[in-house]
Amino acid sequence: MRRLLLWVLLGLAACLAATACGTDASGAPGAETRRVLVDYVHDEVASSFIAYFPRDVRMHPGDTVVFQQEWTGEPHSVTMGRMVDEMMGVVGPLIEKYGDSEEEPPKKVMDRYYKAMAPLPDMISEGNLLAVNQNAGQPCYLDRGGPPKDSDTPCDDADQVQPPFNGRQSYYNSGFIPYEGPQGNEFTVQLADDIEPGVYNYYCNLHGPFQAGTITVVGEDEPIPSQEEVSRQARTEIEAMAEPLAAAFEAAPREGKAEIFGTTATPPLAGWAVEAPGAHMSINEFIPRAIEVAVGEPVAWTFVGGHTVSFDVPEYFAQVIVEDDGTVVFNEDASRPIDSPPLPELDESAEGAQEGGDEQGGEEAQGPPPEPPLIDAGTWDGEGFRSSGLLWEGTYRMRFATPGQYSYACLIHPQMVGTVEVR
Ligand SMILES: [Cu+2]
Repeated sequence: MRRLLLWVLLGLAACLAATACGTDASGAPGAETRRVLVDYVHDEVASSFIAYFPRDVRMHPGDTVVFQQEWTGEPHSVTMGRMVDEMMGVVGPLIEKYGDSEEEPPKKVMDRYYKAMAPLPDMISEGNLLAVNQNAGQPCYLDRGGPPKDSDTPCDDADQVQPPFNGRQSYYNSGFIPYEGPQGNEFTVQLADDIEPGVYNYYCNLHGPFQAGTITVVGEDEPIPSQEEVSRQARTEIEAMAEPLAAAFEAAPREGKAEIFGTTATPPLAGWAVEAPGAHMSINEFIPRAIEVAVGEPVAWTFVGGHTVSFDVPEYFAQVIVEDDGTVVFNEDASRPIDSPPLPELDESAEGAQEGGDEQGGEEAQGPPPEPPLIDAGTWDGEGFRSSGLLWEGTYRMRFATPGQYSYACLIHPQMVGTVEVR
């Protein structure tokens, strides 16, 4: 399940302390509201948690679930409906069995996985990581049938109006949850009064079914946990994920070199990862956070995951935006090089070779993996917006012409910042 791992690396992250997500007064008398966190912002290690917290929430018919996302730069969706229940019915047990394993699952298992996933479009296609598929990135609520097969075609306007969730809809997709400030991103699901008790699955259609959760609807006579209990459960699950995250950050090399995912990384690093199967997190840090160099001395960052090295950055802008007509797009200013050399194309055949997948076939799959790119951005005079562009791997090298203290940032991950002191 390498390609899921890829998404974690592409990763982005953020939500506040679960206890801060308070209880809301709700509309209907007797109806309750519970908050589920999407992603999480760790206060010590800038990172992404590719998960929902807590993973399950118990509700009554007529209640409301608010999915609250703190922005780490990572786009997410909440995608549910009978198609998702069917998919998770197949994929859930496979993830349970193979998700934490070091070994590539047997081909038969992968075939079942892809077959179950096939009816559900992804927000981003594997072939072009900067193109948003409109049939998955825009909202869509259908009583029957699936969203358009054509990735450029969103659901009709009428199908983008969100009804209560009744458990019988075939497809019920938030689409990209828009950026509305660091803690403003919410997706609210009103449960219909006539929803049947049962377990309803949802997942993120960008990160795939490794980022999934459930709403369990119980009868009115059964109790449900208070918001305080829900928040406590969220906190417990966050802490379980945060432990290996903190350990990996601690263990990341500050000097020398280290191996990660079979390649050699030499600090300073732009990004790091938790190298454990089933670890659905990325570390969005420059490591070390502060570096010192002499004038004219090269600094070369090794990239681990999708990040940028950017100086003199403008005010933060989200990497994914919703245009006036509803089209969801990557903001090119986040991804393109600025005052910096062009980037190599993301090599798809290389991905295939790394996955050991035979669907690519051909000689590339047999050969050694291609060298990660080295981008030499020359000497920077210390003024004006400069950005490496979005790099997933390889090295970005530059020199500084003038002594001073320079702050820099990743344009994808707002918590990812560092300094270069030039002597
Ligand atoms: Cu980043």
